[in-house]
Amino acid sequence: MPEQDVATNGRFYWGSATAAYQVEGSPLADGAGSCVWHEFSHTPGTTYHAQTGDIAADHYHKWPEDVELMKNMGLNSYRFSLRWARILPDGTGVVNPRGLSFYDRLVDSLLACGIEPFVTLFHWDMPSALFRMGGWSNPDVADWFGDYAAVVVGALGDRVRYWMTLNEPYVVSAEGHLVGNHAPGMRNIYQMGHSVHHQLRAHIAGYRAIKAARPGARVGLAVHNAAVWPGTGSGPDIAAAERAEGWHNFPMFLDPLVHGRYPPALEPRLRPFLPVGYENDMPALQVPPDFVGINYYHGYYVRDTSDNWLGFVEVDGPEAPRTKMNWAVRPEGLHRVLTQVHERYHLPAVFITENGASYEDRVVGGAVHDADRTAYLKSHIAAVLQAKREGVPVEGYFVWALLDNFEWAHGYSQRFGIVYVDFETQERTVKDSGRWYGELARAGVPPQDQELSAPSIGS
Ligand code: GBH
Repeated sequence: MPEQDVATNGRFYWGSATAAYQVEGSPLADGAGSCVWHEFSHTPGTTYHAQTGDIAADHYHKWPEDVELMKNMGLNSYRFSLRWARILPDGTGVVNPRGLSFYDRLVDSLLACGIEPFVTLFHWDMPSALFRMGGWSNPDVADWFGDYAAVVVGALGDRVRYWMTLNEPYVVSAEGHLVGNHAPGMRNIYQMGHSVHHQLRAHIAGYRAIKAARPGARVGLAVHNAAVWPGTGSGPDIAAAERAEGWHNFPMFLDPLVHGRYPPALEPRLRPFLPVGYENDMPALQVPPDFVGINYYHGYYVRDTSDNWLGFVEVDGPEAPRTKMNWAVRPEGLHRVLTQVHERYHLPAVFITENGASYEDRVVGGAVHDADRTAYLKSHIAAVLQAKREGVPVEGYFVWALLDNFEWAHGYSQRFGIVYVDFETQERTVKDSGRWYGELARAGVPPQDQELSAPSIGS
């Protein structure tokens, strides 16, 4: 594969990703305020074995070692999130300089190592003080978020060029406000609908605050995706798949930002639960992001049903290997999602902001032989590069995750890292997949490897 195929302006970002609550630990240290995940995980019955992010991977203290690991692996970028309540303990108002200084030092250290920081403002850790005032259901959340964005861009904007406002707003709405398996544990379809709309308004407020301070910054958001195929070629099943895609994938958030409306396949079912008068906000929401971040893990098949709100049900598709999360490994789905997002919006840039897999890992003689994870990464990166060759403007790829970490309600039972973390000792061990990925990143182009170019990617 010729080098110019892969490099964009001489550079393709090969990185890894984390999120604050999942890796940092020390949630209340140095004046930080509480967040909903801290409270939720300390509530009985919410997480696997009552595990919490109190220590996590102790990134709050071990970050210099973690930056060194990335540098030695050869990664040229790192996607991480800021914890809102470290910086603004009450969510708004008084800034906590010690919280800000943690991220300030991290950014300096990354840049000194030649690692480009990709900063997410919100990866699910809503400050508890704001949750008390209604959190994502309170329309004021857009102003709160805009003020927070202004504070962080003021502090880091001289060095950070890539920003993501929100991570997977779908999961916040669906799992945090409708299903309740994620913080803040709400099970209320109206709160779900309001949180969709107010997250969009907050995104815009954040986007504008960052652009006002740093017009040259590139600002986007990371969205949840799973490839969805209709279980049969019937009209109702195809329509069901469109609803599933509208809800689960980029359309619920990107249709408003790019086309100024909710996805037509979804809007009739969503409308009753959106804030009254939401239509009036749509023109102000129509501001296409500078890039979209695609998070992708798995794919599934659906059929039409009248048994539930959205009218789709998952059915068996073709056999596929499964990860420890029981997610079907379908790399062709990542190619499908990238192609769809490009055809629907023609945004200037696309990043794969998360992709990876959880498997049962063991340290044997100081190594972790995770061949299944390496195979997962190879096949998905091949799908990404194929989409890129076909014209999707992909500029970077981030493995989820740099480190084994607190996998939300699954606690520490699911390991997604390319670096193994012994949660007793906090010792790090680069897995075989991390070594392989580091070689790829250092070369800048995929090795001329049969396995990498082998999978044939359908649509
Ligand atoms: C992403 O979420 C997140 O951005 C990241 O923080 C997370 O660690 C990573 O992926 C891996 O999950 O199995 O029924 O309990 C992906 C969205 C969130 C969807 C958790 C599945 C659990 C449902 N996922 N959710 S269940």
